[in-house]
Amino acid sequence: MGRSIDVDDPLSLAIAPPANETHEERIAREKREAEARRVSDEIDEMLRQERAAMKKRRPVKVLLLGQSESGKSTTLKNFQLTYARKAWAEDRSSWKAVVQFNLVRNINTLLDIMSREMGTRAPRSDSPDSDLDYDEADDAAAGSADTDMNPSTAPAPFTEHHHVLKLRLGPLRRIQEELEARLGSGASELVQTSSSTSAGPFDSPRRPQEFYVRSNNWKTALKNFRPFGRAEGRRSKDFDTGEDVTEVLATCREDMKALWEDPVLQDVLRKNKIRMEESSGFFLNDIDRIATRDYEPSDDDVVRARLRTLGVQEYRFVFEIGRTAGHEWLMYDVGGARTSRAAWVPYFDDVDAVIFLAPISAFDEKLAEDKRVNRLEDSYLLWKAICGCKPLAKTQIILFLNKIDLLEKKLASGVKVKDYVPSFGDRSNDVATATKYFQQHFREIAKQSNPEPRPFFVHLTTATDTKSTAATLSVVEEGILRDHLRRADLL
Ligand SMILES: Nc1nc2c(ncn2[C@@H]2O[C@H](COP(=O)(O)OP(=O)(O)O)[C@@H](O)[C@H]2O)c(=O)[nH]1
Ligand SMILES: [Mg+2]
Repeated sequence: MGRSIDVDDPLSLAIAPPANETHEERIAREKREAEARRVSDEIDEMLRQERAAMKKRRPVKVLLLGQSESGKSTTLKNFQLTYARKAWAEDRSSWKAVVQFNLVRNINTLLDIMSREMGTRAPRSDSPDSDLDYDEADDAAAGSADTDMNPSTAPAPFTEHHHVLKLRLGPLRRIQEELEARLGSGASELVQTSSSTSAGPFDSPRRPQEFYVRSNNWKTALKNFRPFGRAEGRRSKDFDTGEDVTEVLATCREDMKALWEDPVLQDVLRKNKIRMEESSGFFLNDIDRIATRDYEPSDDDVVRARLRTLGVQEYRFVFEIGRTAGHEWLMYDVGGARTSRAAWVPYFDDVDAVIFLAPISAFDEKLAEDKRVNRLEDSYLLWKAICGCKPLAKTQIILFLNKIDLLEKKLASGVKVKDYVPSFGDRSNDVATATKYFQQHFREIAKQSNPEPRPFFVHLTTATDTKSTAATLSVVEEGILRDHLRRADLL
């Protein structure tokens, strides 16, 4: 087997077989050479595998996007609950303060509504961030649906009993302020800003409305409540606050229940179309359980607790179960208000998947930050901007049409889609027809805006339902993982 030798190449000359090589010598040499090649190939293969493994070990990077109150943080909590139980268990007791805060805010909203109906102004809260200002009480209560109190109806027949309730629940104002101060800005909800901003995340806000915390997660807000209800070392002020809150709530339990169940107040809510059940962090049906001295939040309570997300927050979870057990996931939860969206863009690089949340029940609601804008319309615009975004062109995007439970309730209560979405026309006003219609609209927008063809993945979700969400997440996990591994091999 003659090999051509380049006589000008000293290396070729050096390794060339001797001219007088015998047959046996040639066989032995070729054997040595074959062995050397095998070892070299083996090393190459090991290096290739190592490189691929390193790429695969790269964390799976997922962004949760969507307008404010679409369910991003709730979905993130579901991921943690399902796949990272250890971190979940560590955080759980800290959420107690948020649940208590949500309940106190619900009650104070009711008191505000009652006071207004009684024709007397309630004492305003001193906290600048408080969302208890009169003008906003009804929006906070009704998931931002248009719910101006109707002044033309006869005054509600409140009695001395209601005045007494109001007095006895007075301490809850102070409790709300204390909790707000400890939880920080995440405890206050959005209010309308004068600056008009667009739906897309690509324009710089004229004026930052929120400070951006890149730091790791809700622990920042919750850290003040670590020792809550537990004797850990010396009694700190935080510990006292926690005990105080728990004590006041336990004392007020019966009065809180009496207020929420009061037929006169319920009638006022109904007449003014105020649906407390749809408000953020609704816990009024759980007073018996929460307003006790030994209350500990359940998994569901934590998932339902509402704390507003500020800026972009990074969460690292090592998944404990599922196909990605042992694998690290990096998830980004973002503030969804229009003024916060410019902060998303730096996170678009190198993303494995975007989960986009659209609260489908919000077709009759307005944005908290801009009352002129319909929430569904804002979701469409934002979806269009995300689909059309070049840095995300090759990223898998998964649409969650969320709050299906609220859509069901809303349609059942007689709200007509076509009154808010004229193009819906005379289609049947049921959940299946409405979701199909909205879904088709999202699909069309994606088709027109995607810089290159991309599959359309959609799930109908109720993020507060941990069981059904776990099933959705397992499908989503598999899809994201498949894409992630394909990228690792291709890159
Ligand atoms: N009923 C219902 N409430 C939901 C659902 N998803 C989220 N929420 C509630 O809506 C509020 C806003 O959710 P959150 O996850 O904080 O929204 P984010 O602003 O997008 O992070 C919270 O009070 C949640 O408990 C849902 O599918 N159904
Ligand atoms: Mg959030």
